[in-house]
Amino acid sequence: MKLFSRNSYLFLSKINVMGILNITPDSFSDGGKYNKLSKALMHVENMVNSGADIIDVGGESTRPGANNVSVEEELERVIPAIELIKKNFDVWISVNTSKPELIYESFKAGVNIINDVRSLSEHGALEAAVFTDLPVCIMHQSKGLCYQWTYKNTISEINKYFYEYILRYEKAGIKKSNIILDPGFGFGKNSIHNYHILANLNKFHHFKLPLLVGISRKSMIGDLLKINPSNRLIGSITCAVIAALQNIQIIRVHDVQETLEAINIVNIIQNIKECNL
Ligand code: 9MG
Repeated sequence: MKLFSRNSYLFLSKINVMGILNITPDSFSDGGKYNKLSKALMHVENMVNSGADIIDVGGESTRPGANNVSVEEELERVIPAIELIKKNFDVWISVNTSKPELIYESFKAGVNIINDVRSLSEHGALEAAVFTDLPVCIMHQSKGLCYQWTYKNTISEINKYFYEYILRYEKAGIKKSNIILDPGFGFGKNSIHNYHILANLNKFHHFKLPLLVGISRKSMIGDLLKINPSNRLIGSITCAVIAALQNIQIIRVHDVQETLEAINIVNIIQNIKECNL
């Protein structure tokens, strides 16, 4: 299976690593605009050299309670970074945004994937995504980012959401081969829900669509281990290994090299299992 975008593709028979590039006021934050961009580019170079397949560029924090960012501000943060990555590296780029204006402009700037944690629900976003004909993500989140999520069965609720959104996307004109599914770790779910989802990722493969997961440094790790985000590497790698063992296709991470070291070992184990040695 392959995921096509523009004139290239990703193999979906392996796990593709999506490295995170946040362009928010607190990232790369000493010095002026140019200094910030050149530091961001150094970070991208690091991730690409470590083996990242995709760079996920975002100018808006998706954390619950984060401030809203205007269209102009988000464009100013994200588009120059996308243009510089395109110019300097041969790597896929995803744009992490919910705004139609950002979808159109980042398409013009050359992105390969639209990664919207709100599943194209903002006014005009679905039409913008159809126009681009790029791969797009359906990410599950419960309405209103509610921590008191009281689903009877987490996995069937997420499956129901996927069914509904696949229909909605296809009706709007998005090809099924352009759809990626994501259970949305941490989005309106508590830690128990998140670990339940992590333990059951292979229950989303029946759609025969690529599965993307983002667990890196999230509070499900911090809540359990009582550690802050910068100390969550081991927890993040452990979750990545558990996801990799269930044959996911894309993993969104902060620590590309460390994640790939772990995933390479998972790959060996999965390939050697069937060998007659
Ligand atoms: C932007 N962003 C933050 N967390 C994410 C997740 O879990 N999945 C996707 N697709 N995007 C995310």
